[in-house]
Amino acid sequence: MGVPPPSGSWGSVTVAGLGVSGISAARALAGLGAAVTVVDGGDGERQRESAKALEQEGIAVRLGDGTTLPEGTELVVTSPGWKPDSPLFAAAAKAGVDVVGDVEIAWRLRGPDSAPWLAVTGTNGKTTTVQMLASILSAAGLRTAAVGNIGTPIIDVVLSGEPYDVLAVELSSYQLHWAPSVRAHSAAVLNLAPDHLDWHGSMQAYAADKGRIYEGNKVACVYNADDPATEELVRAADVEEGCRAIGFTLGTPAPSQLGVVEGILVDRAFVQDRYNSAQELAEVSDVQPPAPHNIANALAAAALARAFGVEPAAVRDGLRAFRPDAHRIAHVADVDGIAYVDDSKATNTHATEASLASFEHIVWIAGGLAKGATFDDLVAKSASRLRGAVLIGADRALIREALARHAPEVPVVDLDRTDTGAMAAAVGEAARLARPGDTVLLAPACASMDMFVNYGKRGEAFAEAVRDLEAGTGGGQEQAQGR
Ligand code: UMA
Repeated sequence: MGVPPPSGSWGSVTVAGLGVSGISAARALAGLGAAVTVVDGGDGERQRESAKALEQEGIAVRLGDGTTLPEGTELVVTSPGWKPDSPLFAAAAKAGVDVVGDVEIAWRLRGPDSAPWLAVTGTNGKTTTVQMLASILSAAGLRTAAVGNIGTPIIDVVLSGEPYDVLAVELSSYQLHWAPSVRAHSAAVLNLAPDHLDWHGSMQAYAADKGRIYEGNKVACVYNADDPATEELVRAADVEEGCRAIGFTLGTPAPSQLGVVEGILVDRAFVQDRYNSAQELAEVSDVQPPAPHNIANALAAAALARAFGVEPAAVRDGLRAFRPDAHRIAHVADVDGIAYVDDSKATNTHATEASLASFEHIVWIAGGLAKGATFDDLVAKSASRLRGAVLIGADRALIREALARHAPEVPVVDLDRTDTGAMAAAVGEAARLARPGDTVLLAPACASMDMFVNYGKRGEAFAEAVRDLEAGTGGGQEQAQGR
């Protein structure tokens, strides 16, 4: 059952989705001799362009119909974004055809000498952690790459022929759902909070998919000792004999944990005598930015690297060399004594909570696609820091209602526009609400796709609006409705 070995006949494979992972899977499978058809529900300019390129390589593409299973399909390889209840998969189940993801294919295509995987998941921080991990592994002189949900399709790397020593793999809950046989050398779940519930159907289903990352781990299951739900996932996992549970904490570490003591990141897990000694790894100031959630990311990356045998000095050097992504609590500019900070990457309430906790007086720009989230908890916890709020995007009413319930005294501007100038208007409104010493923070708690191509574009629009404000040319306020 399932996917035949690379040397075997692949038969007819349907690839669901003509995005980053679908294109990679289609090319790889066609290269291995499969008869590939790619299907995509969309039929836009982007899909047509990609379709043209694949068709020239002999790969069939069907656009505008993501529900009908092509005749003769023997295996469906799905892109991560496709929901498990998609009609295409119901048709596959009816026809007795397996559905797996591109990560599963990558795993099954590995040769006996393929690089082991150090895998990372979690609601927030996984991209940063994987980048930190890759930086540490490189500092140790290991040949590595940061792959997976971060944007580099893992099939491409596995088939590249490059002699990697180890891969730093970011896995989303979607990818884990479709990758039942992946067995990492070691893996980490950074944190667990409600996200993507519309995709998974429930918090339990979401947690179960995240927990799959620990299945069959060989050396270490790294969990967040400050987030007990992650430790529960370790307990539920079936791992290889001798695999250890390693915690990380922002407090003083117990034996078998990494943690922080007087501004130093220390290891009490991978040391000779963990009951009586600790190994210094790096200073808190070696981590950029040294915000609490980011120290936790650094500890998780360090734990995975140490599980792979990396020396303490390389952990320090790798963390020092690491520079955070744009749009992750990035300071854009100070204008008239007000700081403007871009955390467009905060696409859910959990990330936004960490963001709002990083500043004292905030004018908060939020809104977009809520993905089934509720905002009461977030607003209740952050209300005392809010000078004001400016709401944008499709689901802004949900945040407005939470503000009315838990922070009725906070002034709110509700921006009813989605055109390209909407972010400039939002920044202008925020500037009017802010006082010197405050921070205007773009931390939307929502996905961006109702107004922007992705969170990166949303952050760029914010930064551009701030620069216009600085130059004295920004701040449109048409159609804003104050409360
Ligand atoms: N499509 C359909 N029907 C559907 C769903 C999608 O036809 O029901 C089509 C779309 O029209 C589109 C294609 O499928 O053409 C897109 O597939 P996809 O959404 O799986 O996206 P990819 O371009 O293949 O990118 C995916 C990841 N996207 C998602 O998980 C939504 C990328 O993560 C990842 O970088 C890439 O594979 C390489 O591994 C992005 C992401 O947002 C960054 N991830 C989520 C997150 O981090 O929160 C999980």
